[in-house]
Amino acid sequence: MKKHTATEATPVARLNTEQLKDNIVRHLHASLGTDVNKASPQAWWRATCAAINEQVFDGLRNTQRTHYEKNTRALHYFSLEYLMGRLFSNNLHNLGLYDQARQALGELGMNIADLEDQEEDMALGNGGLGRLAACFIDSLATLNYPAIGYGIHYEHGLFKQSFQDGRQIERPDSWREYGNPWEICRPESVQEISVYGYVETVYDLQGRMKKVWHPGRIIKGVPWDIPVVGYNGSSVNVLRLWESRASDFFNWDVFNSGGYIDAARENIEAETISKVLYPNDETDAGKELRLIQQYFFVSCSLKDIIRRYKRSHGDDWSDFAKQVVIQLNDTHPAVAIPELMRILVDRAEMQWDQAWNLCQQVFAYTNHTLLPEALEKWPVRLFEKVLPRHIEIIYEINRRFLVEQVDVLWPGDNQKKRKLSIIEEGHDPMVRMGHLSVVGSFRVNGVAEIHSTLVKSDLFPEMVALWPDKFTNVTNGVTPRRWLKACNPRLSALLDKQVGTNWPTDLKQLSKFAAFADDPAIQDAFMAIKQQNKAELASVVKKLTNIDIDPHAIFDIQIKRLHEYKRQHLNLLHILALYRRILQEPDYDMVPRVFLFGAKAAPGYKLAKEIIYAINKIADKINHDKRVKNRIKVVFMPNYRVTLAEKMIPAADVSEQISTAGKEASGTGNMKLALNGAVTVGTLDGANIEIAEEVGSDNIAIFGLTVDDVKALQAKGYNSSDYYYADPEIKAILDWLETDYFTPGKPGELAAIKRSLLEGGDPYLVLADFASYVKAQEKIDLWYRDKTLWAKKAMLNTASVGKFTSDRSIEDYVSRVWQLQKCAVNVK
Ligand code: OAK
Repeated sequence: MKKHTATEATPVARLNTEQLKDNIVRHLHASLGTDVNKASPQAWWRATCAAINEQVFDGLRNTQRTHYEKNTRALHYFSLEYLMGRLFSNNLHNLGLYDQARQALGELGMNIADLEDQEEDMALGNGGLGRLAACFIDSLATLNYPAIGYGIHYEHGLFKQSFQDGRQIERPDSWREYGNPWEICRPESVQEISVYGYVETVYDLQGRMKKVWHPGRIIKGVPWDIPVVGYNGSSVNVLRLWESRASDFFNWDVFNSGGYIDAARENIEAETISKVLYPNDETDAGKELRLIQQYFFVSCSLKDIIRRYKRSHGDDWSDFAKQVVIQLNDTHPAVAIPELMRILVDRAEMQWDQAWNLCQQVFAYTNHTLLPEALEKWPVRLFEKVLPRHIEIIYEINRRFLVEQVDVLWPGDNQKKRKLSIIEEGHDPMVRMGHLSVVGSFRVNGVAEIHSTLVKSDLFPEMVALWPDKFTNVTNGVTPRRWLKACNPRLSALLDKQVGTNWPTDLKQLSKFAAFADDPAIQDAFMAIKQQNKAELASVVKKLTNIDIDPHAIFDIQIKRLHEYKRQHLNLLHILALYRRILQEPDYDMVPRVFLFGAKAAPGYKLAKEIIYAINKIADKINHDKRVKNRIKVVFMPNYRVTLAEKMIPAADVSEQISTAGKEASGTGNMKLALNGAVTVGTLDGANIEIAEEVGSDNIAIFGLTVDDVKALQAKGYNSSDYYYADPEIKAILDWLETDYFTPGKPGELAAIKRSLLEGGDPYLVLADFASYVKAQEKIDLWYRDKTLWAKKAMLNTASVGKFTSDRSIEDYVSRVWQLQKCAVNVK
């Protein structure tokens, strides 16, 4: 028998097709109360989920028992967002049961793809940061690291998007209206947390001062556990999401004093906390409810961690920092720092220095953006109202920081103090959550090399002077299980054949595929797969938009949140340039191209919504213009989400990664698209730089200003109208937007874009990068004409991006930040 090493888990027993069939039918009967003859697809899906869960729960029990017995150090990932998507095929793949399930369902007369479509996306996140969290928990389980994700069990995830006359309409997302088969409610682990009220200063018999917080409201947190199945099904970790409820205890008082209506109102207010995900991506909402959301989940999670710790250590805190490390996913959970201080100082009666020492050993902070509008700040007055004790603690953290650190390095330098203070002064003083996160953490990281450099040089240079070793980089990654194996089964099968089957957990294996980049037979196989994936996407497009697209055209894809810095409007200007060339030169020679967009705009982000509207209006005009002769098609896919990404990414020829240099922290869509054989058109920004290093300059179309160019141009004074007057093509296109050409009878409807680029000063340098972008696109057109050349470039993209697995990111976090040990799970 093969022996297993310490870090290698015992493999799980796999079910065969017959067993799976029996289990599914048994659940149709026993769990769903129906029969094979009359079960709806929804019932089939649920019965199959229940059958899968039998395996999942075995793994979960084994994992939890093993971690408990071995008393492992664990990572606690704190994130307001987890963009999980669907779990059905993911869990089957990770359990190694996908093929058996497909066959079992087939033999029962069901198509697995139809069942997959019964599942709503679990869209508890906005974009990059939330999807990264989902990839990370997949990798943590796969690599057998003890870890738990903590977050909020939102009743409504990210809104559903549709278009009405080209404009974005938002509808609520009720993802668990009929229940969610993947989650387990754990009433035995409910927590209670406090908000509002006031702080009293009291003195004990020895004359020692104590602070007593008299809360104004108590709220109950109910945990829902979602098992996270590692690939090969060895470790099954947990994502624990808190749902808010009114506290029974508190309402009973109100009720008894005759306040029935007040009690009901307080119930509603308590339940509002976990009602809805804020739909802003990289803008600070600054709302009271958002602060309460942050505190609610952080406080529930810390209490949960401490309860577990005390089970084995009692009141002895000396091992706490050995057992617990907490990663703050951006500053959103940073209120965990004063909360842990409150628990240690006020409740456990620990000395401040000792408590602070512990805090600084437990927390680590990841920064995910440099955009000023995303850097969280909370008005001090809001803190005073909602968390009156925490604001006192923050003041004390700040006082000591300024006296013991800042004033020691820069004695008497008040300007430095003002800049570094956790409290921003002014008529409405603010708590700077980034500063608090850096001061309270033992490590701070950015998410790509360039971004981590900019975090140090542009965001926190003085903090680096104070703590040079605190700062590090961990370049993002994506899970190849979801983003290649599950979403692109054809390419996966080819890779299995050419490089072996280990690539899902050892993505560098893909480099062996480079040896076939010049092999005509493999090139044909690769391109045939891309063609099939494109044909499949074409039918999805037809179904969702009624637009016909030609699978032989270049599929040029930009999928990400809509934001000016991501420059969907630069892409649009290029489309307009091509359209204009066609109108001016009817035989204009270009490879037919389909431009596909997927993006949600934050509901309050006016210009982002105008850009969506403009793309839709221009799409409508171009798609119906006979003179275009199908050389250009433009499609805006409604309701872009994880599930749609899984259909678009395998079909992409070209990946648009065109942010202004210095603005996109990393990007992860760029990695998914390259992995699936798309050629990137991109700026030297975020992880594009590292992708370019890996794939080589022949296999990527880099354009535009670099970070240094951007800084130099802005220092010199950028004047966008110079480009408008100097480049007749730019001028013609922008002027076109002001006419009623795309919005008949309504001139000026698309003028917002022109205004932002001229009067608005073009803050993201769209016009400065336009000419070089057009050139890069011409290069793509040229490359694509040579089928062999293109196949080689596309294949080399797949072969070269092994670095960007989230498994590598996790190993980097483990060695640079978390210091965890792998833990093989014993199967009982
Ligand atoms: C969202 C809200 C606030 C701050 C940052 C974000 C966010 O999603 N940032 C994105 O994080 C991704 C994961 O690290 C990066 O790949 C993106 O570049 C970054 O914009």
